[in-house]
Amino acid sequence: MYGSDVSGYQQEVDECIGNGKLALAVDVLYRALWSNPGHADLLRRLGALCAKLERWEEARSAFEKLIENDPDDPEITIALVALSDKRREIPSSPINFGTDKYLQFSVHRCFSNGAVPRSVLFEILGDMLAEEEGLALYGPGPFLDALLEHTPVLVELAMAIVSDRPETAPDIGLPVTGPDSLPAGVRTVFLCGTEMFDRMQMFRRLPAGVRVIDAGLLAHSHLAAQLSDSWVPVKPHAYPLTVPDIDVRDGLDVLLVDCPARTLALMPNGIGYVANALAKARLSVQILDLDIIFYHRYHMRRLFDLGGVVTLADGTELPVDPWQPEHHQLWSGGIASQVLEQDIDDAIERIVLARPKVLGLSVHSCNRRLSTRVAQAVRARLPDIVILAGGYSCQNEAMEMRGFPDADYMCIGEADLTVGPLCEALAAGERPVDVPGVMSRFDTPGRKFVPGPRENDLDRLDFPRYQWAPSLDLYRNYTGYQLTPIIASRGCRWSRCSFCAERFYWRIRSAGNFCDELEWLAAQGCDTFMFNESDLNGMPERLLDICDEIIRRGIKVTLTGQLRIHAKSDQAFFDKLAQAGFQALRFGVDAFSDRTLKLQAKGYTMKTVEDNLRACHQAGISARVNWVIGVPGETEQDIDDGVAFLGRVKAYVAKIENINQLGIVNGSIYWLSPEKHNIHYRRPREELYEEFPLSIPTELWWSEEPYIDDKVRLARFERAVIGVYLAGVKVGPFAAGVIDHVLKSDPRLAQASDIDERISMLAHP
Ligand code: B12
Ligand SMILES: C[S@@+](CC[C@H](N)C(=O)[O-])C[C@H]1O[C@@H](n2cnc3c(N)ncnc32)[C@H](O)[C@@H]1O
Ligand code: SF4
Repeated sequence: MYGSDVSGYQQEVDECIGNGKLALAVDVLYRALWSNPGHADLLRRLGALCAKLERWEEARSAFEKLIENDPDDPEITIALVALSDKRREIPSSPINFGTDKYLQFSVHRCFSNGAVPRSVLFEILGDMLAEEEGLALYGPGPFLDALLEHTPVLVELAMAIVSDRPETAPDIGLPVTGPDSLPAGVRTVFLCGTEMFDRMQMFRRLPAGVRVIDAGLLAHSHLAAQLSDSWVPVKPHAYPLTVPDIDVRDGLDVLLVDCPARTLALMPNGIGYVANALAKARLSVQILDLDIIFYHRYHMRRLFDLGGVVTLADGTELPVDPWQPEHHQLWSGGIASQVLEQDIDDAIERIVLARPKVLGLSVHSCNRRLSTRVAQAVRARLPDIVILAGGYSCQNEAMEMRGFPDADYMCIGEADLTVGPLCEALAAGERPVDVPGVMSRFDTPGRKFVPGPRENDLDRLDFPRYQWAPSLDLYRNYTGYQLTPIIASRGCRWSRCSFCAERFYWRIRSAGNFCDELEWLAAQGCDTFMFNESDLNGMPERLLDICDEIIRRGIKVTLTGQLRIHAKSDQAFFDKLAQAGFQALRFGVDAFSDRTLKLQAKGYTMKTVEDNLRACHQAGISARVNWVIGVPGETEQDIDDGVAFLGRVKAYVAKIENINQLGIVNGSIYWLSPEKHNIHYRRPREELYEEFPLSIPTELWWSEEPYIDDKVRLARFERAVIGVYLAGVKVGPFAAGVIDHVLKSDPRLAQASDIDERISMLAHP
């Protein structure tokens, strides 16, 4: 951008550093060096910044370039000595950071793209390795077998095979050792494998003093010129990152597992609370967050092995990050088995070998299939194991155990006070029955469920510290971005909206207790937070107390959350929220005419909606809204009124985040008393509730006065979606997906050659 004008870049670097964005500063320096190769001051800054960020190989390479020009520079010599025992990357396959101008040699691609026959690759690699003294080969498996087949002499030259499970390694005539007990004399370890994630994990298990190499060596061989297709472009990313191994300890009372996919690589907040409850019990417990491990494995594979895109066997290209919330249906639809097949089998194997007494699974709609597969596979081999379920799919007693029928026991809703005593009993071999807050297949038939004790004073619950993670950096996404979930309140104080299932008993923490957690997380490096709750302003005064306390303590953070439209939310209210760090708020406005607001029992009027949105916008906070379409009693006019309103206030509305057709969901007022709302089912209600315990498929119900069935709902929904689109209201990724779908699915529109033509057809039908 600035070409050879280094000062422009330097200023940008200073700004990034001033804002604490060190990784971004590194990117700017790389850009500057692109136009000014070898510039000493840029290299010096790059080396220092990379060292600070523990990007050792990059720091080393910057300092080495400097020392080439001035071999006697004492400062650089000292910096290089300080780096000599630091390691983070495999030197033969260093991971590139920075802009997409950078290329990465992909061992996986080299061995799979056929540019050079595999036999030749193995032969050349074998020849290179035969030159090494004190060599050990890490990782028995097909790669090692092929290597030895093409260079059998390595069996004589190598000193050992390194294996994570030496007891299961095949005997090929070489001693087998674990990575932490290399025989004396081993100087170099070769990593047998093509996937970057696996090699990085192996690399980390080895002691610091040993030299580690991998098939990235081929990039430096005489084959290099023929391997141009093995280089993949690398966009900015967060790797390498320390990701835990899937190790399960022996002798566990409880193993608590979270299967993918939890949205956005978030910290599993609920599991954090369960872990705290279990820590108080006299039990041996391990938390295994498979979601985050698989998240990073997936993205490392995508970035370094597959060139940035993951394609399914049927040719479907997956979105860049399937963990984004708008892709939740990919997971409920079962993509996990397609993209994580081998990884899941490995995890199941580890669990089975460790034989925990209780396997706890946190289940929600996006991981139910995978959790089922894990539960069934583990039980098939460990018939005595107790499967305990909890989590989002186990919130509702009316669903009984249908949210996860493979469970032996299920904690219904919040488990902070129930899970500890339950697991103590289970680990002692007891099979308690009819426990309050818990359902089980051992319960007395016909038992009437009794809710369990629930903590009324949330301050009494320790906040999650995610102690199983090597650091909270584990919960960064593949670009390094981190959104931290935090909870001030639980439940919903209003709890009256007719469509909603989030009508749980409401409580909120004190400002001091909440800020203790916020401060602790900020000290771990978290700076962007999302309130994981339904009704953040259930008690507006308390939210203001929280904001005051954040301001008083000087906690510098960015905050976002969802809250109700509220008559008490005036300009001063939003100004205070902005001062505390709120940058975006999502309002479940959900209806955009006074009539539909009443039908939905939202408890406010359009005047308050407009006042809230304006005040929020004027406070400098991005205001986002949701819309639910198709509630019983709604008319065509309500849709037009909604579109007109949103068009009129579009200056205040940053975007429509969600736009949904009404679903009849278990736990909502519509579900509980459909007859009072003119809702009719196409099959007997009991039969439907049994077959669809979560929500009723749209084609199986309609409402009267006026008549609205699935077709009417869909038509209204599409009209509203296209209406707001044409009115120039911005939309979030969820709503954008819907608009895209509507535009593509209308055969008339599909024939239009471009989007502008489609819009004009819609505007002038
Ligand atoms: C914040 C929130 C979100 C956030 C963050 C989600 C996240 N991954 O953390 C966002 C906006 C991203 C989101 C997205 C979605 N959400 Co949401 N979300 C919520 C909300 C409002 C709060 C959740 C929360 O943090 N609760 C507080 C913590 C402490 O509770 P908890 O995690 O449930 O944990 C407790 C218990 O469940 C239990 N527990 C948890 N795990 C385990 C494990 C064991 C073994 C045991 C014994 C107990 C146990 O003990 C914990 C401590 O008491 C709830 C509604 C609500 N008020 O609860 C809906 C809710 C969880 N979401 C729901 C849904 C449907 C979704 C989406 C699928 C929506 C969509 N269409 O896109 C997506 C995808 C979810 C996903 N893959 O993660 C449903 C879940 C229904 C289901 N059967 O899965 C809920 C219940 C809302 C509803 N409609 O009823 N959501
Ligand atoms: C539960 S609310 C939380 C928002 C906040 N409590 C409020 O009312 O402003 C989250 C959003 O999920 C959507 N939603 C919840 N239940 C739904 C249902 N049964 N059908 C369609 N959308 C639903 C609504 O758009 C709602 O605003
Ligand atoms: S829509 Fe929001 S306010 Fe209404 S009941 Fe649900 S969570 Fe509460």
